[in-house]
Amino acid sequence: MAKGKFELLCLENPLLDIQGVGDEKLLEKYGLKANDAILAESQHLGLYDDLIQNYNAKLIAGGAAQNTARGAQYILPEDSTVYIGCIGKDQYGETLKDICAKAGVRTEYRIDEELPTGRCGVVITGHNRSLCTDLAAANAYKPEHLKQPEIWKLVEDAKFYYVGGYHLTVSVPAILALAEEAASKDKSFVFNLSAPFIAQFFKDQLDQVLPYVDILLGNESEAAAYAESHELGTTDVKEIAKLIANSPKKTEKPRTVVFTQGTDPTIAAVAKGNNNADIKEVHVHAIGSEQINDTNGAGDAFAGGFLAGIVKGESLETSIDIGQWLAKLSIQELGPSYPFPKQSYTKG
Ligand code: 26A
Repeated sequence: MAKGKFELLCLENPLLDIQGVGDEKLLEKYGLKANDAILAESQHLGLYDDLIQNYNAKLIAGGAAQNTARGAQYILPEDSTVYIGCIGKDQYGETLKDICAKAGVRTEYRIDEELPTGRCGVVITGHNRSLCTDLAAANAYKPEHLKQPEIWKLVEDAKFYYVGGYHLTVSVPAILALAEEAASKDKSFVFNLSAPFIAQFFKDQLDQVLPYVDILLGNESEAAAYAESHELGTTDVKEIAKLIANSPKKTEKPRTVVFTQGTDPTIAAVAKGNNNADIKEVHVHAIGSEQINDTNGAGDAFAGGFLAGIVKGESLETSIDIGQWLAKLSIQELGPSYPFPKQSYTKG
């Protein structure tokens, strides 16, 4: 296979996941919901040591879009994916660098001199996962880093941009710099809703970015949070997808919205004008629940497989199916990981 040319450039928050199997007591102690993603506040900061000391937690590479970048590179030819974010000058940062290098992802981190690398506490209970993130250095990403000539050259050379909605809490100007580049040169800008709290509490930031979004990814609870904060007046996932697909856009390219729904079919809406949309449904690759290790990173793996399909020029349905396939592989591993030796895509 010919080498890639770093067609795919991803931006977001590099984190180290501290993942352990927890229980109701642990969730209660820190006021966490079984299946959620939040930003840590002072009362959560004991969680990380608690997980390590009392719940046999493992340290694994995380950060939603970083997981997605590794997932896309798992499928794409060598040298296809670049990942950008901010880490600290510490062992955790070195660990992330090594894991991405092993996965074949080129990283261009901003290294903060003062703050430590960000951490995400992951509490697994059954098939749920509760994510509690202390962004630390990840919150110190600066658009000036992106504008450095050697980094901006990578931006210019890329054809597809992928940004996790989680980055709306960090740097809207950095996101908009990529979005403008995509819009002005007819490239693709792909964005993920990431978590319900983004549409809920970062609505204004999301509304600044959405007009540039060519492909929006999310799950059913993020769709519901978007519908509620934007008063769409419906809870129907297909309707929500259709309305977002048709919401104002900077470029002529019709917007595509893809919502996964756990084991229910994935919904895709492609804007068709007059508030209409082509709706497609794609079934998931079901596996027995005894085969599931944990669901941390399932959505990121979906996005990685999906992006690999889009970068390779596959159809929307095939790209969704590749996403489902990679998610199926990832939930059988510990955390947001992919099996080695590498497996090849088989249609679901
Ligand atoms: C800003 N926040 C809250 C976050 C995250 C995040 N990645 C970026 N920003 N909160 C959790 N994650 C990551 O999501 C992955 C699972 O989808 C975790 O690190 C985890 O690997």
